[in-house]
Amino acid sequence: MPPRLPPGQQLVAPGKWPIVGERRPRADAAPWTITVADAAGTWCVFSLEALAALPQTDLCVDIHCVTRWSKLAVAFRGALLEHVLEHARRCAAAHGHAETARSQPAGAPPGDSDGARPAPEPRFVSFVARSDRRHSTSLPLDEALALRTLVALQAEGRPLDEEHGGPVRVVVPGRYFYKSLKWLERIELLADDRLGFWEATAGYHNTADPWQQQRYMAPTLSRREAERLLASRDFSGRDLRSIDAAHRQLDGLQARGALLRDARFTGCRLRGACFDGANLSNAHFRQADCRDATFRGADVEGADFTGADLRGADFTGASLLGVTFCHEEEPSPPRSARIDATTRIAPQQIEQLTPPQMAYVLGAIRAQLSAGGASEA
Ligand SMILES: Nc1nc2c(c(=O)[nH]1)N[C@H]1C(S)=C(S)[C@@H](COP(=O)(O)O)O[C@H]1N2
Ligand SMILES: [Mo]
Repeated sequence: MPPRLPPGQQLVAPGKWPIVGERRPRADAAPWTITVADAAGTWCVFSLEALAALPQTDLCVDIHCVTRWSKLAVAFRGALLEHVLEHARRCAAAHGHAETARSQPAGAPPGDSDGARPAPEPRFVSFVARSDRRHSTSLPLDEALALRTLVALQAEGRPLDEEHGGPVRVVVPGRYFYKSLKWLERIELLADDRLGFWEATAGYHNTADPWQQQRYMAPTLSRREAERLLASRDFSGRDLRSIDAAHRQLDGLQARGALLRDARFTGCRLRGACFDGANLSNAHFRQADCRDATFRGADVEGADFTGADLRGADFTGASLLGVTFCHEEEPSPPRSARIDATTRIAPQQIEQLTPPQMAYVLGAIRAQLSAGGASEA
């Protein structure tokens, strides 16, 4: 039988269930509701009774807290996120909400509610708590559904205790318990990820797979170190191999000489960041905002800059073997890197690229030069 306890975890005493994080919901006399919304507006507002009227699912869940305690086989009962969203979608369609109008056949009359444009396809889900600090956490939507995320109303055959998230909490099986939000108030469907409270402030890993020990941004970090790194934005000289910093706000980051092999900076804000002399081999910069960032003398071999904004970025003296700038099917922004005459890449560096990448970079620089758009610094 496979082990039930992920690496680095210990079982709590039988019958014990620690309380972690916030202790109670916001003091609020209004009836409890759960709103499902996307960027274009509200899909549906559930009362607790409406949630309880959805098909109820029983899940036996192993709880693993990032602080190393585990509690196995807790019986939760509630509505699967999948069923909540299905109902919310029907509800939105009935009200002519823009998102659902998109999937209607061409020529169908447009929705009559907000008259809003369709929201972009949701790829992430953010759960927001009815708590003083509006605690939140997020997951890729397909992952949340595949993990059988539950909107739970009961634990161990009884209504959830308030301190454990009652009357309604999220339970995400297979992730550290910080992805399981207490006191659910809003479910937001997002095109781009929005980091949750612990993820943004304490450097908690945004994927949180306990079997891979994804506790903090990088495997070498403690919580305190992760917190300090984010507050100071100073990675200089640090060993942060495989760090997952995707979607973070890291403008002005100092990472001179840092070991950042395999680092994930996907969708990150990195304006004016300094990666001079850093090892960034195989690092991921997809869709990152790298305007005016410097990579002087850095090793960026095998790095992926597809869709990154590289205007004003300086690659002087960097090793660019195997770097990807251009998306094969769409050799232009936004899916390929935004490069212009202010992007500093020397001719001998361009020669390190594969022919299609070379053609893309040269084309992007020339197009700008001949348009006279930007001046060479
Ligand atoms: N609203 C809210 N939800 C939250 C937290 C929090 O501080 N506020 N902490 C998270 C963390 S780190 C853990 S381990 C679990 C703890 O849930 P429990 O107190 O029921 O054990 O809730 C998660 N959900
Ligand atoms: Mo936790």
